[in-house]
Amino acid sequence: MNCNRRTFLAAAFAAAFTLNLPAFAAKPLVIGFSQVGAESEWRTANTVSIKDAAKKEGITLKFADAQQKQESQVKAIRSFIAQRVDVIAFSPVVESGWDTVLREAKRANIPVILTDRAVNVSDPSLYVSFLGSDFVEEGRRAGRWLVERQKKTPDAVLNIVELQGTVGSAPALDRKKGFEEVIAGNSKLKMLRSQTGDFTRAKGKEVMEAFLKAEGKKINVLYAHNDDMAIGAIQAIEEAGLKPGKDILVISIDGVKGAFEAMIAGKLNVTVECNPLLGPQLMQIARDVAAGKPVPKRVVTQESVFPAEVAAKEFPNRKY
Ligand code: GYE
Repeated sequence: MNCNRRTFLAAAFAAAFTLNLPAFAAKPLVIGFSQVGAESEWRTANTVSIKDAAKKEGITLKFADAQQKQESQVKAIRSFIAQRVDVIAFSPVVESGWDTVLREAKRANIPVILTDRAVNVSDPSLYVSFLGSDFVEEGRRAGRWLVERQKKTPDAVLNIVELQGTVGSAPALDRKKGFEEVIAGNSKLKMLRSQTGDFTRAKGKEVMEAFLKAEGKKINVLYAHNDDMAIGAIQAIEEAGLKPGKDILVISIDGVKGAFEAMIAGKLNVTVECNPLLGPQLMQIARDVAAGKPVPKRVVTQESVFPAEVAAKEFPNRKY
């Protein structure tokens, strides 16, 4: 841009500000967001939070649902690049395989914000910020609850089955890791079986049925990487003539309303909170990035643990 043109534009902007001309009003920020899918209550709440926050902030949100497919997310990100959005945000379904498309975004000078789930990339400058929970810690919290619970029956060995989240996803890898870390070396806690239920109720139920068929009454504990799989599994346990929450202790993660209802009904023993309400923070980071302000590389959400004993009291306060 030559000097004259720049002076002209500066003058025009100044005039627009003083006269408040609509033609020069600030353009709304455009964010392209690629969501994992709609696999769980958590995800639904996350989507609502992001859409509501964008609306409230006057931000234009281009929203794409990937139905839990990485190829769809890559396509969505490429289309956001082609549309020249201001900021790209996404919740990566799995951790690996993002280098190429993120390099394309970087070359196009479009900042990328990760929400909820992490990526595994060789160059950390491929994203500007990662907003989400500490999944390893969530796994540890689930494990610690069980270690404490086992102390109530000091002589008993508790056999555990695990329903993992989506294969290769950050929460599945990390929740497994954190839990294992805490129960490692504890001779009273034994992992019998571990398999993916893809974070859905239907798969949670299906895999729990298979676990019950193979192990029957040997199973003392179910650790599910999310509430939806636990809720599906609870149904399988009941259909097998057993009492979830009593015959089989049920531990899960997320803290959605469905989990509180299950706890109040005595069918779920504890849920480790994972907060999906990331919309407002995401919009703030996107605004700051677009304005050239420095943003934190990592923002960890604050969460707690809710055992069944506090479920009825906490239920009215739950927002998702
Ligand atoms: O726990 C699960 C969802 O990535 C934290 O994805 C999220 C997980 C959440 O499907 O319910």
